[in-house]
Amino acid sequence: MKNKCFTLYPAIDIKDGKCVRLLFGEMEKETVYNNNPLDQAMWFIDQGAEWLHIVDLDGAVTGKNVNKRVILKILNKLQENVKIQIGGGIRNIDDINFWIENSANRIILGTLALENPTFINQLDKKYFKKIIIGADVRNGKIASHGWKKQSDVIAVELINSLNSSIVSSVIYTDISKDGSLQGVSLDQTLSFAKQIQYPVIASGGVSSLNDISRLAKKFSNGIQGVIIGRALYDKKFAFVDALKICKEVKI
Ligand code: AMZ
Repeated sequence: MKNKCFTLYPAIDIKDGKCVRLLFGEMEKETVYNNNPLDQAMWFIDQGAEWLHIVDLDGAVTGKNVNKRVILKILNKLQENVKIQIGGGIRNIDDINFWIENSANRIILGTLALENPTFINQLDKKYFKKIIIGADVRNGKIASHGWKKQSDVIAVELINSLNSSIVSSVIYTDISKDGSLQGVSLDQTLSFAKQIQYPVIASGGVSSLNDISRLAKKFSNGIQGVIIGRALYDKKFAFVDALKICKEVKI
């Protein structure tokens, strides 16, 4: 089933308890934007955000939920005000259940989907709509473990091997663009979306309102949302204007 409207997901990437942006996902190339991710989350909600995209970057690298406390704080305080998807270091059923029990709306799985697609395919159907796959892609192939490991697995093939009664959508991140404000990879994202049966959330490189508009126009081709990080933090445009473009999409 398709989502009803094109959705804007402001990104809150957490490293060492702080809200950062990385360049091309490299942990060494960080800019700290807010020492308090909860404040950042509240700011996005004040601006009208309906969703938050939260990633535990240390978690993605280590495979453990390193920034659990601060993410829990956001969930406890804001779950009534916003929907939240969480990823980074979620690698087993206990982690998944923990976040669902703490009111996360969606769980993002990247490394686990690559290393153990059977695990995903055997999940109980009660997880449908809760699980989304993070396809972090370099040259069409999946990267994992905080993007420190590069596989030879073709992203489209991995996604098409997954059970469609478990997976509800897929985040397509172009690593070569992430955090760089270079503009989105529209052609690659579109080609990816056309080859899979799930709605795609585009991620990486958004730098202008025009980028958002170009993606949003492909709603009927399966691109149904966008994750925006650095452009929002650097105030390349106003959050409300970005939101307006998303809401204007004709379905
Ligand atoms: O920027 C990075 N180095 C990075 C990042 N943003 N590494 C992983 N991630 C995100 C993925 C996905 O949302 O885009 O973490 C999630 C996947 O984590 P895991 O632990 O399931 O592979």
